[in-house]
Amino acid sequence: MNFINQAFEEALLAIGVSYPNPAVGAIVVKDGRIVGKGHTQVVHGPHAEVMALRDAGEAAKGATLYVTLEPCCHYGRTPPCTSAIIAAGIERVYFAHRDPNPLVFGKSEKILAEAGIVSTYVEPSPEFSRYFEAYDYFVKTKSPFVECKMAESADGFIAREDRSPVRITADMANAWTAKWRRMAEFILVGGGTALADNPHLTVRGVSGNSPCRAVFCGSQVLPSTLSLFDDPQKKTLVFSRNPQPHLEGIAEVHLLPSQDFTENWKCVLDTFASLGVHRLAVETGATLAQGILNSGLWNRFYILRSAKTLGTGLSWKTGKEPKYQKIENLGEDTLWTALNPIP
Ligand code: AOF
Ligand code: ZN
Repeated sequence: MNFINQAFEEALLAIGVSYPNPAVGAIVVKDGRIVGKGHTQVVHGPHAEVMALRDAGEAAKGATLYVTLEPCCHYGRTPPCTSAIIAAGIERVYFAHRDPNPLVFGKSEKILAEAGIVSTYVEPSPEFSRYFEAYDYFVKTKSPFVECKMAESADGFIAREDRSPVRITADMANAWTAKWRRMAEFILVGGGTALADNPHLTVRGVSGNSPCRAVFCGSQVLPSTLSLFDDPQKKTLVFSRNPQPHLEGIAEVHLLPSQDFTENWKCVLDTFASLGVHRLAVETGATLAQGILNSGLWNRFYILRSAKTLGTGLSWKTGKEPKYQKIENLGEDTLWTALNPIP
């Protein structure tokens, strides 16, 4: 793996931890060897570069820094990373993305150049470069980038009629799902899915963090024993039309104001926006998929379509369907992608 992608591996550890700050990773390389690494800490904490430089210590002198985002050059909640880079004696900087923050955009190259440090853009893998589309979108719109995903059988069913467990997609699609989940700060399911499948929504089999979890209920009441509530360190958000007092202490319940799906969905997105969540992953069932598609308030819609048929089951196609622009093979399954051309 090249060094910038290794810096992204570090950045993965900040996703779901550093927001509203972007999740950034940095590595310090000397004589072809990694001598320091770090990622963005919780807000008010040090940035990725500072963590990596601290980790490298004296070895940073004369070394090269690979960082996934252009280093900051302003006093925010923390001092400028450009100053830390110069003070540490770094000779060369490679970065994978310009920071859309107007306080930073394009400025650090000049500041580093004045100190005799050349900094150059370097391209990461397509999977990793996708990370910043959500950050850029958030900086521009102050809203989370909403990605929905669902799996359906070759004959268009998403579950058995009685909701009993059934595996729709195969191994490659499941690995894709894990990599998709690790790029989002939050993952959300509908109350129906939470009750029927009791999902964990964790990242398994690949590096990176599991996203924080959220449930969008209609009038459903969720038992406190659900797997979604198994991490007291990271309280699951529950959006609900009922107060659900039995969840106090294990979840954060947000009351939904309306009978109307779109009104409620706006309220959910406003909550994530105010938390500084850049990417929201939504694993939709039929109700949530239709509600979100009707609201128009989504950015990307993925369907994992299995080669297998179920013969009979639950269908989600009762209204609007997204227009798919791309179809890719994922082993025996296919991935269908639709982008919503909203701002
Ligand atoms: C970096 N490295 O790891 C991150 C950066 O208020 P502060 O001081 O924490 O600065 C936040 C801003 O810094 C944030 O809005 C974004 O422009 C940039 N994030 N920059 O050099 C990092 N997370
Ligand atoms: Zn910084």
